[in-house]
Amino acid sequence: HIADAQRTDLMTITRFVLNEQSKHPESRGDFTILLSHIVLGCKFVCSAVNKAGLAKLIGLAGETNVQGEEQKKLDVLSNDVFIKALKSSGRTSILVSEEDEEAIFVEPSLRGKYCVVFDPLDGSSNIDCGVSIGTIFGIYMMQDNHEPVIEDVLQPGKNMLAAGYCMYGSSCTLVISTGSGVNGFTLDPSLGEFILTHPDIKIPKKGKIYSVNEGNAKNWDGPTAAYVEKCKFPTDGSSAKSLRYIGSMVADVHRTLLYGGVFLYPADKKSPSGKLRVLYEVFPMSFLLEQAGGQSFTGKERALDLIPTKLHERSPIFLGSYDDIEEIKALYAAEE
Ligand code: AHM
Ligand code: MG
Repeated sequence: HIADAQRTDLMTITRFVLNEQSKHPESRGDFTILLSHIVLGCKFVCSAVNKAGLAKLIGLAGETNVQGEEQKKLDVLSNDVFIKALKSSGRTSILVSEEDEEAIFVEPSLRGKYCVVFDPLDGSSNIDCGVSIGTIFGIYMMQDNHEPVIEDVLQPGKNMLAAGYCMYGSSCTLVISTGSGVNGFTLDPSLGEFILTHPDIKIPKKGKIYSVNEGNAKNWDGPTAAYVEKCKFPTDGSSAKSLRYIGSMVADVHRTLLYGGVFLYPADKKSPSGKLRVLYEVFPMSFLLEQAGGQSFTGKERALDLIPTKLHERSPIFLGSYDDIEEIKALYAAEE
């Protein structure tokens, strides 16, 4: 029976990455090792997030434990976990985390050829009410064996080697691209393994959902306002789009990838560069969207072409189904 055969052919993320890597014999397993350390970080954070609602009872994040030590908040804990996991992989040189002002240069004895940019726990305003949150990451490779410098990570998103996110939701889902399509894995808690559940994700060419914080509408620019108006009151005979907005980028982007439509965090008069960070929010998500057949646009250019000039730079972002983003691009082009 085919369905049974599929059910028992558990494609784990490790086996999957090993397969991919066999196409690049020169990488000698380094990428697989780096990725297995990222996966470990995700599993650890997943288990901490699952217990977060019990924190007050059992003394987890933000509480004082039995030894009288102040327990770490979940976002701080997640950051520490990822930094330790990445350093101990022995495959990284520079780490950039949303939680740390400065880049972390790995000590020489643990250095490797990759640089990782990440947001260890994005959407933290959603933690206390149990709504989905996630980890976002992007991976660059150093070009040669030079002493690591900040320019190694201030690179356009199109230079990323891989990108992904892990969503801590009703299930724990890891979505990743190494530059040849997008694949999604779900953590089987009883096995402790990520199993391929969403092979070769392709975003629908056009979607029926728009996702934006509409509370900022009074400060939007013309094209953003015109686009959202069009979603609600289409004039071309198409039906109006539904609005879905969680306020957790990982969850909003995950839904957009699977169901299609657009996610936008545009510029507004109060924040002319939008809110989301280029290196570890905009780039990884744009990388995934393009790999899934969608597009990502800043209001000026293809998001992955941006050249960041500082670590925590922000950019407006419009990402989603190919045809929907074409419409947004046309509105911005008409304004020029
Ligand atoms: P954070 O890094 O402080 O958690 O903020 C990022 C989050 C994203 O997950 C989400 O897309 C966005 O902020 C929501 O912002 P807003 O509350 O302004 O709609
Ligand atoms: Mg964030």
